[in-house]
Amino acid sequence: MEKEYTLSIIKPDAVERNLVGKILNFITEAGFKIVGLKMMMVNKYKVEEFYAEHKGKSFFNDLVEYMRSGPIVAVLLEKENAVEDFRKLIGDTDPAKAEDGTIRKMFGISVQKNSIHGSDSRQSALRESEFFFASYERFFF
Ligand code: IDP
Ligand code: MG
Repeated sequence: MEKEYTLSIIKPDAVERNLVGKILNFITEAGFKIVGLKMMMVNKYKVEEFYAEHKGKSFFNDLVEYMRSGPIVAVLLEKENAVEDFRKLIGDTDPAKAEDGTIRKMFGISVQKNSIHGSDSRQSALRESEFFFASYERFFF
């Protein structure tokens, strides 16, 4: 079994509704191990860098405002096949289209306020982990 890593963010809408504990429990029950955890507020420049691939899109400015509207929780997760399995666990970007039992279906409010982020590839996972966590905050065993 090869260990793989993915980066998640519990987004402002979910932190605001006090769902951090519930969501983390759901994630660990699904077999993921928490190997990095941090609550913070990020500034405009930090969010713009994180979502650089979406720069210029119609929803970009609103997305940046939303992601800096309140605290977020960054979570580094370990599991076999972590990236793909976690995307399945969170469901479609649009909570209305997400399958039953997925985090976005259960907790998401709208396409923008969809409660959670998950890396879309191993390469993104590595970039995003280094983006939020220093090496001494990443616990790979
Ligand atoms: P993903 O989070 O499922 O990977 P992306 O297309 O990478 O989806 O978009 C990043 C984030 O931007 C989404 O999770 C959501 O918060 C927001 N977003 C994406 N598309 C839209 C849209 O059409 N309207 C409003 N917000 C959007
Ligand atoms: Mg994405």
